[in-house]
Amino acid sequence: MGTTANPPVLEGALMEAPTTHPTLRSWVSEIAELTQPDSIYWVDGSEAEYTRLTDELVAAGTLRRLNPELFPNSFAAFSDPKDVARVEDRTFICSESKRDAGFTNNWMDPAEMKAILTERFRGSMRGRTMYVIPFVMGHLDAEDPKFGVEITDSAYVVASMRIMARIGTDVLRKIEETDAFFVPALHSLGAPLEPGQADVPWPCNEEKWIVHFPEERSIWSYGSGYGGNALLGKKCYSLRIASVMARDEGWLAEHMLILKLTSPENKVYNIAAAFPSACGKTNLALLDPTVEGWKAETLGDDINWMRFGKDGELRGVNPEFGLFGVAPGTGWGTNPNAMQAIAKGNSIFTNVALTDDGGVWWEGMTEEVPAHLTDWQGNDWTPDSGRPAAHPNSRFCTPITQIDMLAPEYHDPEGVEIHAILFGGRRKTTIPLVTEARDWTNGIFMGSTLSSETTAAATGAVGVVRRDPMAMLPFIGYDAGDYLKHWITLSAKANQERLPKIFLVNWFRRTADGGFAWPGFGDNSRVLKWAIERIEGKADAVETPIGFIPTGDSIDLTGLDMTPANVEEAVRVDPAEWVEELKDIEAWYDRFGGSLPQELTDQLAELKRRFAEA
Ligand code: GTP
Ligand code: SPV
Ligand code: MN
Repeated sequence: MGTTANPPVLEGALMEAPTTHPTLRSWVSEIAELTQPDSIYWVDGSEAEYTRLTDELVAAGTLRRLNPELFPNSFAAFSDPKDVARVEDRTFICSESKRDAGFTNNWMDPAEMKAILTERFRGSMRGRTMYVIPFVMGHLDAEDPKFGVEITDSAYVVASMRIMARIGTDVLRKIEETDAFFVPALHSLGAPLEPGQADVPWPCNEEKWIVHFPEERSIWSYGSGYGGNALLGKKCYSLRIASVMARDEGWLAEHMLILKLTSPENKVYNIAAAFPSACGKTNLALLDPTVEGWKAETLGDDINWMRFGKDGELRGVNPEFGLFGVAPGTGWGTNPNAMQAIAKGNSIFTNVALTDDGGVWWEGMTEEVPAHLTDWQGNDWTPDSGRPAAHPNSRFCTPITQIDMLAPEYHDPEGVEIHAILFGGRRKTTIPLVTEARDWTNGIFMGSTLSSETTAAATGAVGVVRRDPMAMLPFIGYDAGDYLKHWITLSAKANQERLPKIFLVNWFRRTADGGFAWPGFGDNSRVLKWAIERIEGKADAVETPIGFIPTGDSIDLTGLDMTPANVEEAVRVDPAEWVEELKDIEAWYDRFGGSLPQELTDQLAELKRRFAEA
């Protein structure tokens, strides 16, 4: 607590605080004193509260209510055009030592950073309500529940957090009863209102700071109201802070979907897959298999917390409660299961286009393009406008329980055994449709050298190839070499017989004529079938220097207009392309300085030797 007293209204609100938890009371009081909101509101997570908040957001012009006959209880929000995606250049890991943040993160000394941020947050909530959101990532009845409390001055963030995480009074009670640690997650739009000043629909600040203090496990986010910058339970907690917890506690916090597959013989295989942002996780998580006899069920679409179970098996659990999915490209043709979940309503759409009958639309939603729309910036739009109607990073925020294909195990705090891990990226060339790793360490090598073209999920250039280890480049909360070492040392303790098989996939390879070499989406089930048949020792493969690739006729093409020769083209390992690729991997590994594990340097040397001998 500082020395300045709170204004009387805040003192009153604190007296009425629905908790006796001393750390929480004193943190809320300290932040109220610093940020000077008009009032404090403790979020209970109820339906009535959600209705009240969304009504207020509609009145304020932040949300537009959609036509309830098309999308019941659903809303559209339109952000400031300068606040549309994660801001990686404004994201910091402020560990005590610079070395611990590693070369993949921005770093500043924690004390220096706090001095800067304290000035930004001073008075930043004036004229606004300060909301206190108790939340838990994962299950409330997990063995060691991971709690957080987000303080925010954005009601849009409160409404979105209610979809994305388990929040409210039940969580607060459990924090109190167990006297649990919670991650203090502070968020402000950085847009205080002076007396009489009118608000704007999407307040934010030109200057943005997304800051993590890994040792004290706290988050300070300033200036943005969008997605992973502001819904602090997601990337900030469940990946950046959780990866540090996981390092210290012996588990893994990963940017992965989890999919349950049941074979025609009724055998269950759970697959985890790490693809960079906007590279197909939500789509694969909601897979509609085109291959006969296989059933797919969703467990998670973005985050997977994994630990080794008592029999040495790897188990994964999805800590989230909702989907925050890329809208463009999600359509009745490509992803009917997502569309069906969205159509049930109870969703918040951000930066999509509006149809004239009060619905939403985005590129790829329907084959037929509407003749007239209001685009995400509020302008009239027609198909010949020459610009996208929805922002490329526009999103739907929808409760995960609305997915018809949700696996019942989603509700199990123990999660599921993971039988296979896929690493994948968006590469036009070089990387085959699918490659099976030679063994576990070789699979970690594949993950550590994963590469992908950048997408609109983060600000900056789109389409530039960059290395993205385990699809975690923007999310590793500590030194990247230490992170890879953690993967290796942790799995040394596992039951080696039960380690998942690892595969590298690329749905985005192009043919000479520029088209996709593989149809993707529901047909990715054919690649998964091959992967599982490899686990079962049934499918054929060809050994190459990089690993095992399918033979042309080992992928089930029944009902597809493709030939084994097309498969061979999609999985081809081109030595000339690999000369360049190896150079790039070598340059990537050089950037780790001394912290790259020896096992991976050895893997690269062996790969080079295999190409030399090929
Ligand atoms: P984040 O939520 O940002 O982490 O993204 P994500 O990895 O969940 O990506 P998502 O499934 O939302 O897909 C992003 C884009 O890739 C969408 O426009 C999809 O249409 C497209 N996409 C997904 N799967 C495939 C595929 O198999 N083939 C092709 N060609 N495109 C795909
Ligand atoms: C991603 O960028 O990987 C996302 C969206 O899942 S956000 O929540 O904005 O990080
Ligand atoms: Mn993601």
